[in-house]
Amino acid sequence: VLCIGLTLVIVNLLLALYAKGAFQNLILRDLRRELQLSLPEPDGAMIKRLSSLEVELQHLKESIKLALKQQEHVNSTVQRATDIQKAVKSKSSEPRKHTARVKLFPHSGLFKQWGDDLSETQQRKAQDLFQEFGYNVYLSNQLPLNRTLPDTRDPRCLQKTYSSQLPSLSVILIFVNEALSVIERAITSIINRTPSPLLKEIILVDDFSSNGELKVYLDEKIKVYNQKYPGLLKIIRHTERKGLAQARNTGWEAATADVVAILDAHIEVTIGWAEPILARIQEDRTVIVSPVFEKIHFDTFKLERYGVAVDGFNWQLWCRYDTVPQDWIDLHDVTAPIKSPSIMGILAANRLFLGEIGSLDGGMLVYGGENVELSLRVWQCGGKIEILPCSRIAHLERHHKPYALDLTPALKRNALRVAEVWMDEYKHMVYLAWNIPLQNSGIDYGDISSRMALREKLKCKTFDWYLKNVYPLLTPIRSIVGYGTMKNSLDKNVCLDMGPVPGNTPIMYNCHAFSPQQVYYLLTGELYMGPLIAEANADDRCLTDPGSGEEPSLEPCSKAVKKGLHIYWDFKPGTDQKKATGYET
Ligand SMILES: *[C@@H]1O[C@H](CO)[C@@H](O)[C@H](O)[C@H]1NC(C)=O
Ligand SMILES: [Mn+2]
Repeated sequence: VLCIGLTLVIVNLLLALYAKGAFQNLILRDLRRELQLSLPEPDGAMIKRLSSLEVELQHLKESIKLALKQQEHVNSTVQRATDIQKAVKSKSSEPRKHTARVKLFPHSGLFKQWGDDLSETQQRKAQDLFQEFGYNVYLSNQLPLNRTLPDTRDPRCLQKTYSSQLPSLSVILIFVNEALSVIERAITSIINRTPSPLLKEIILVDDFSSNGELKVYLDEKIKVYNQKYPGLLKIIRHTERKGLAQARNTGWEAATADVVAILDAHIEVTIGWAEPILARIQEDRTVIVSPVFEKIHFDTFKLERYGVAVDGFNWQLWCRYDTVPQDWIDLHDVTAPIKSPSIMGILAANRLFLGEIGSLDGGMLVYGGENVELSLRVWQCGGKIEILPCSRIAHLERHHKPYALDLTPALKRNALRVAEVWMDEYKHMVYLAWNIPLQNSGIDYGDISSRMALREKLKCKTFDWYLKNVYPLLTPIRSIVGYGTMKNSLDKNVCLDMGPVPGNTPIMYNCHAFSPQQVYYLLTGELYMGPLIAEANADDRCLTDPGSGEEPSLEPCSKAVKKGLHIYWDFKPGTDQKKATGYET
């Protein structure tokens, strides 16, 4: 759920970089040439130079004009596409009596599917709230707190019966700068849809929000809830920002019930969500479970049902969904728990067991990676992780995360921390995937001695065991002998780049060292390009020479091998640049 948002942010960032970079590059390169030309020289030559400078300047002027024109063309194409879309839309809908209102923010994500009837004042207000929170707070403030959600469970879940002696439940909601109405809707859904004898408490953990309404107003709301349900709600406020892992730990420490469910505050639980969780943990105290997420759209707040999947991650330790395992399908029981390599973040566990295995690693900063750390620890140290298809939680997917513009430094650092504690001889794969040098990375992943001691104390299994028994989809590569970016030896500002996506034609482009420019050189001669994949069911892209004197292309490596394409490259470190191929790693 979380990774999708981040991927979008990164894609946006790259697009912006590409657009801006191309233009700057054009100008900068020409300017550089100008500077060289204007060095003092003997008189006759000087005049010659000056006239050539004039020509160059004329050139530069035209280049800029051309670039501006191209930009204009791109803009107008985009505009035309939007206009056509609008025309198609208005044709297909009923003829309107009134002309549509002026859209003040036609390019805002908020108004793509929503907000046609808003006045200009309302549009401004909605847009401001959207910028601040990353979802449609204007709409949230109008929707009933106890709104009904469709029951998305498989009908066979409804036939399940549960013991009348289920364990008690503490629900923990963590947040930073969440909209008050969103938190209230989460609380309301939990109260209305959890059997009240089982719901012991709801613990709110505020990781140092700066949003004013979350102080006095929220306290008042909690008072009102507690008048109706004495002692049900508690709130703990951090006095400094501590990050996701520590906020979860704070909630866990305050909890007192048999089972803890640690959730985001931008969720609504759906009917019957708690019973499967409590029953499964009662059956086996060492299992950490996750419900299935449904998506609440950030703009319309409509619910979309997601199919069942398991939670996995890539070699950057960034989360993603994987397909369900065959042995679960073979069971032919859609209500059965599904073994999962990882969790997304939201989880439920036996409260004491979660403590015994070390709760969450408080050394994880900000956000990201703490879920993989917990997952490896649970599996390697004697627990299990399962997805429960009959327990479903609707999760509001943000359009943007307003509190952290660039999560990359935290993600990298946290990933290295996981690698160093849990991944043994496979940790190099994380360094490779992030394009970080194996030695002297310059990244401080904090003190790991207490986590190493924990691993020792719990007598945990190796990462090799985990790969073979839990997550065989990840396939480590041992034969990578060099990685980084590939610079043109004639102009070191220009790098080999994957080129436009979709597409398979690599290009030379301004060096930025983001993942489209990563290359991996294998002992066997292949050159992988782009983000490292290294998975059983997916292929890395091999830099391929079509053999016809044409430009190189990128092909899935196994396909290239099958077709007998040329994918093996010579690389001679330290050779004379003039004799070398023009590339260096
Ligand atoms: C929501 O609460 C209001 C006011 O208490 C009540 O009238 C309404 O029936 C409730 N709606 C649902 C769907 O429970
Ligand atoms: Mn979330």
